[in-house]
Amino acid sequence: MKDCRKKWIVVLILLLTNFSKAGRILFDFTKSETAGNADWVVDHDYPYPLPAQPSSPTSWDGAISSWGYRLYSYGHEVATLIPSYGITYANSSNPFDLSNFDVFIMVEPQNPLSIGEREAILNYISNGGGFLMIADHNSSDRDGDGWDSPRVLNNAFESTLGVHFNITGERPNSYSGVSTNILRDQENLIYNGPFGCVQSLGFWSGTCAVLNPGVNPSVFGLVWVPGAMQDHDSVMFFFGYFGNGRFAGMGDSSPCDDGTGNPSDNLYDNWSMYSDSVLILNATLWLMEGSSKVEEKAHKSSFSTILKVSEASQKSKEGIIFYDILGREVLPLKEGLYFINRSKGVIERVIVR
Ligand SMILES: [Ca+2]
Ligand SMILES: [Ca+2]
Ligand SMILES: [Ca+2]
Repeated sequence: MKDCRKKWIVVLILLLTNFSKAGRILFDFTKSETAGNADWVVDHDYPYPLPAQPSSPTSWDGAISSWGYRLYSYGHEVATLIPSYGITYANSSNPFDLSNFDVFIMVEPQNPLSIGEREAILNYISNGGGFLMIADHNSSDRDGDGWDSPRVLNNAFESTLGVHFNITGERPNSYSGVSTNILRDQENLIYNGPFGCVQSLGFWSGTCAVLNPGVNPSVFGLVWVPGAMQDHDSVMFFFGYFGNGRFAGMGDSSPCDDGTGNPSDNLYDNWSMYSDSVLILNATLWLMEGSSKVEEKAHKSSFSTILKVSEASQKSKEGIIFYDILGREVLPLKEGLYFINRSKGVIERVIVR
């Protein structure tokens, strides 16, 4: 009995240790990221990809599933933000509020952000969040609303983060090629990070960024097009700080593409080309290492209570209401992922199995 208890304590400590290192990563899907020939989602089940325990990069079926799977395999949690939750910050009634996540990622947003969404993201970063913004080449308006991702991101963030993506008449705005023109700083955890050292970056029709240190003195280039000076122009990959948080990004969505996703899209496995996945994964983890304040908060909410069906049914009889992801009350309870509303508006995730 005593041995058994000891064993449980060890298991619990291991679990807690594991949780304390885990991050939560939220991929945006509120801006038509699958429009046209794009499939920039981890999976086509939302907000949590299914199966809950994938066994390979193709267990999830979006074109950026390999990215999600690598994060998952390192113990991190991956979720997709759908329009019914929306982009908010410090809104405790939204279980997918940015304050619950370590990193927020937008891959080729197709529609402009509202003022409220822009403010939410900037507040999130300045309070310690990590933001990864990825654009595509000039004139890549996939859903015909007059907005391509360079314009969407410029409109939202250029005046605060100090990053401008090249658009019509600005060169290079549709670069294809491989660059080894990299800031080779061994101390830089995006260049030389947990997933390895970045040797080269491939672009397939991507735009480049111009950095404006007059707007934000804490924005830096990491990769430039071949032959460019390592300064503020022709930047393929950049990183920076804003308030207590961090951001990074690049002007091409193609490096994220793992070649498998919606069968009606033409996808290519660029993820495993050059150092593209190394760079993207290192950057994701670097963004995760932002303010400890946000991390602590996020980790608390990364816990899911796990209940047996009988235990959940008992709680339900005692008056606790179980909601599904669309906010509908669920009765009778069966296996699945639910949310319960604890006192003081704290929403808790519950897995019933
Ligand atoms: Ca668009
Ligand atoms: Ca591209
Ligand atoms: Ca895939």
